[in-house]
Amino acid sequence: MKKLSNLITIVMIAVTMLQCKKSEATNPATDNSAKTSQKHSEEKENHKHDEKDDLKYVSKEIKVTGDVVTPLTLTVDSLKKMKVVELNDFKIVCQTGLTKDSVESTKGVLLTDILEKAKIAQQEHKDRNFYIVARASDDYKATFSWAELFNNPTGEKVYVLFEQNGKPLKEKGEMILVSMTDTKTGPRHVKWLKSIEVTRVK
Ligand SMILES: Nc1nc2c(c(=O)[nH]1)N[C@H]1C(S)=C(S)[C@@H](COP(=O)(O)O)O[C@H]1N2
Ligand SMILES: [Mo]
Repeated sequence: MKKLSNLITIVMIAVTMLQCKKSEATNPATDNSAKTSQKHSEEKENHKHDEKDDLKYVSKEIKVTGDVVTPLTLTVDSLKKMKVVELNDFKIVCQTGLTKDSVESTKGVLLTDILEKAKIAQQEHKDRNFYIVARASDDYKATFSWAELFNNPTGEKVYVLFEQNGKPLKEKGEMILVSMTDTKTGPRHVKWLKSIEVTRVK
């Protein structure tokens, strides 16, 4: 009887060990590295920009649309009439870790000031679940949540820029959105910004 129970224990240990091996083979952490490096090389490819294409994407207006009380159409001139902030020493770092640009000085307006002007259509105190998409004319986009902008330090450093090193933005713009406190600033750096879309979560 003791022998039989010993045998059962040994068989159970063996089965458990086999299962561990199997899950290791399909563990996403092991085969992810290949995917990540593939992604990185794809991203490098995506960074190849034709200068002519850049000018084709230039947008002269930003539409503020969606769940807002007052939809807006903004231009560099209308941004200049708002509260303009000058910012210094800012780097655009790609998801890959590559520094794409170093900006000495730039001027812009807080995204929260723009959204306060358009007024998000909050119906009552707890109506706070909105997401805000900053979209470019090449359909590149960055997404923010209401809480991230209005109830978090991140929102104090999200700007729509219109000037760089004393000159108006041209090839990249005329307006760019940046989220300066992001770990990597490249992903939510939106060139050729053409709309800011507010949507209530359904
Ligand atoms: N409209 C638009 N904005 C964009 C991109 C893009 O393809 N289109 N690329 C992003 C990426 S991946 C990075 S790292 C930064 C800087 O990229 P750049 O050096 O190609 O300008 O811009 C971001 N903003
Ligand atoms: Mo990037």
